[in-house]
Amino acid sequence: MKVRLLAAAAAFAIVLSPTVSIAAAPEPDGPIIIVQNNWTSQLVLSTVVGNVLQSMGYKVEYATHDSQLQFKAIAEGKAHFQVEAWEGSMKQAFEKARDEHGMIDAGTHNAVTREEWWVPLYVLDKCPELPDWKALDKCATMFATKKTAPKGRFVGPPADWGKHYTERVNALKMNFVAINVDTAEALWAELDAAAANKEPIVLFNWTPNYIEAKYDGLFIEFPEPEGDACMTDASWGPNPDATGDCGAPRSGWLKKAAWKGLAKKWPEAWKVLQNVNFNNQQIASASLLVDVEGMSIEAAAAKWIAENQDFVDSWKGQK
Ligand code: TMO
Repeated sequence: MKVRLLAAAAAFAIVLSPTVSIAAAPEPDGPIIIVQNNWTSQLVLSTVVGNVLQSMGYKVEYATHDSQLQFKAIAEGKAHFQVEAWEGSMKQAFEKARDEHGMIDAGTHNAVTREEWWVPLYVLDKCPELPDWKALDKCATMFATKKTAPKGRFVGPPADWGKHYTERVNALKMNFVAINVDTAEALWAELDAAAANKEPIVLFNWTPNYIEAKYDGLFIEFPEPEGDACMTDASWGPNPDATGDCGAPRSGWLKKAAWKGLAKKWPEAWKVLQNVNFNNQQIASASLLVDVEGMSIEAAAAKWIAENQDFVDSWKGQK
């Protein structure tokens, strides 16, 4: 095994870094621990990056982490990197770990992201002034369930993607109750069931995601946050007495996060992580392979790599 690892690392050095001596190449000893979360594109794309590192001779392991707690775990070296950190749901946790615990911001993807309340397009037949949040609020009873009536139900995400929807409902004085589901699959089951009967539903959704290939729909337009003011300054926004009276950013970032020791311990892996840069289509297609085509995470990762081979190869050996 050791010999194979060395051979792979040496071959890698010869092909990609002709000026670096072979003696400088072997660094694997590990494993490199890659964070995984509970939504499909993250599972597929973290596996894609893991496979690339394995092809370079690294030993890779995956560890499941809560999407809020993961950044501190990365800062402490309990895991070594994360490839999909989303601004809408993770900005505060990401920045706190970076600023207070030394987690490394490993760069921003080209992808532009959004995580927000969302309605399938047919809901506009019954509530035509959507997607404005005030229009949604006027239509609230249409979204009521036995449990929430006469208020509407917002089908909220698994709690680790953000627990603040009750706070938002209260801050905006909306006639809604936020009820979180436990898994992404439960979100899609709610959507499929509602859509089959064209029943009104408003649920958490995000982009890039496979959903846009399956259902037309719209994100609800909430007051757009400006910096951190909505979360820190009560006077900002429609409710002068409350923080949290805003939506998520409409054009959010997508970042990578790394343990501060990564660059020194595994410099070639660190180069790869820095070079990893997904666009919207690449992320949506990763989730589509699993959520629509029914592939396993591993099979989807292999297919994704095959379909993007030159792109994946371009991550190695530069920077
Ligand atoms: C955290 N997520 C991308 C599923 O909104």
